Amino acid sequence: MPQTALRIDGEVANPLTLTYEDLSAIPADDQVPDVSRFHPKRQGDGVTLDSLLAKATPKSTATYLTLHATADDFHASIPLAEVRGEGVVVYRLAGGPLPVKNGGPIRFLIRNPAACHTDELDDCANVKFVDRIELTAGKGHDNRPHDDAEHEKLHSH
Ligand SMILES: Nc1nc2c(c(=O)[nH]1)N[C@H]1C(S)=C(S)[C@@H](COP(=O)(O)O)O[C@H]1N2
Ligand SMILES: [Mo]
Repeated sequence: MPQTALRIDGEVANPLTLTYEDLSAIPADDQVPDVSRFHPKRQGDGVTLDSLLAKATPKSTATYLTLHATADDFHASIPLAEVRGEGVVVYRLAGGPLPVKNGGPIRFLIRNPAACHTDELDDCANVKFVDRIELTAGKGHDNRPHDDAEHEKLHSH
């Protein structure tokens, strides 16, 4: 299994890389146990996006949150103001790193996503295998499917 390493950089005062131990050490108030409570088909424990942003400290120029999955070259860029309070970073399952089959070692989740390709904060932005969260001035790299045909093609992989 790949090692957990989540880079947070771009328009931030304090770029950082978080390990599994770093994420586990985040205080209980910012831990989000058992994401199946709000996403019944998804599993694992996470931390709030806000707790990670508090460490990285976005600059005032940051307007988008851009999620990168190098593993399969999938990227989504969503408005920062809207995702604050909604984002969860899932990193653990059954006391160990989140397995790749669950989108691990790091999987992003929006608590209440819109249906695929109906909104910027849609289910397609629930990026799996995230290795980098980049804060950007304006919309960053985004290759989410635009319509049903593209979406079906992606899911047939
Ligand atoms: N890295 C990565 N993340 C991804 C995708 C992908 O192809 N690669 N597909 C997205 C899409 S289009 C959807 S609808 C959801 C599906 O999540 P699920 O596998 O938990 O059902 O993951 C999103 N995250
Ligand atoms: Mo999707």
